[in-house]
Amino acid sequence: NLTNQRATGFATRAIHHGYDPLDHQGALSPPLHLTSTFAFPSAAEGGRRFAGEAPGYIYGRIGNPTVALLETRLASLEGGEAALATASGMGAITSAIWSLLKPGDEILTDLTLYGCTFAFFRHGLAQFGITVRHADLTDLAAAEAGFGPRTRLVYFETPANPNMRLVDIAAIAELAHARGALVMVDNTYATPLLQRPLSLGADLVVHSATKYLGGHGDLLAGAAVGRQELIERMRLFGLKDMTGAVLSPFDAFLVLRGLKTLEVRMERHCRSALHLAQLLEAHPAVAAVHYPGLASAPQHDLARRQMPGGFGGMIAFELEGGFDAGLRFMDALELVTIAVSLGDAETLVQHPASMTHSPYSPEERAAHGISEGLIRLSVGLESVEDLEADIGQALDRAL
Ligand code: HCS
Repeated sequence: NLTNQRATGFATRAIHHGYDPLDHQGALSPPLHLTSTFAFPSAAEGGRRFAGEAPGYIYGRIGNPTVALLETRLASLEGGEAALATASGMGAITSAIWSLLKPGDEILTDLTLYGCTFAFFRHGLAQFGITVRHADLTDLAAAEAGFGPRTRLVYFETPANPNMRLVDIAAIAELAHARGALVMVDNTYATPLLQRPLSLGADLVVHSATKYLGGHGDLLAGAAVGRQELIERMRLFGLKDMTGAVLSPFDAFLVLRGLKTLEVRMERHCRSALHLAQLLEAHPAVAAVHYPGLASAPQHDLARRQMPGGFGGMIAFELEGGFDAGLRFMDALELVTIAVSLGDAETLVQHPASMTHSPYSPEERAAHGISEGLIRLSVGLESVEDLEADIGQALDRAL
């Protein structure tokens, strides 16, 4: 396949990598293999496949050609050897962590995590004898002090959901590797177009592909990308035996379709988000804006270094009037939709303390840098002047 051999551009790989129509009766769009199991040509061959002695598909929980195409494409985009697709972002995180850690091990993680990741760490892992330590990974001295003799994994999001904190991937990877720990980064907010953690030293990247990778708010999916050996361990242990969080072929097909426009969508998300972040920053109702692309952002230099492709479509902000003003603002919006999730064509707004980050207690939110009045905006693909008008009028009503 000439396209695959020669093409190295991101958008080209997002559209073509791993697929040649001429191998599929000329079908331009990759076939959707809706099947739960695969016929063996003989009993002996079935046995060989189960024993890992012969290639070929066995059963949908272990592999499917449509899902495999998505995996090879995601591996290419993240610059990893292999990828594992899962039924949701949480499916990727849990399948990875159940594969890598055992009772007695410790995981070191940042203060801020998505609410259900936090809950899995605090309540899920803790029940099985894995210790979770939180440290401020934006401060290298604090990060260093967070390592213990049993730290096997360092896990973080950058930018973090919901407050947009950035963690220096290369610096944390250096600390972790010197102590024999692996590094896993949730790259959902940035996507591989904007930031490639594996190239900065991370061992594994996880995604909620429900968000920008799918891009249209019509599916749930997740993925992990990294070295072949780690990914195979996750596939044949974490996913197959522990979680069973398998991606459906139909959703894999939809993510493949979404990936074809990832680059053009992200360019628009980034451009509109910067414009709206500047608008928010200048409005008297707004007390603070968290967007790494703003020249005033405290971590702007790190963002420029680590996110060469752009600063993304997510903004967090706080209103002078706190929580009550936030409710007034959200209820006054006419075009922007109140909903969790992100990375869709539609602009979405939500209140982390009562929605995505409600698994934290109020005390935990305070200790983990998530303020009660914070509002999260996922900037969509609408005409930016319409977003500006809607957000502007709602801010005026929140004054
Ligand atoms: N992970 C999604 C779903 C939240 S419940 C989000 O919006 O952060």
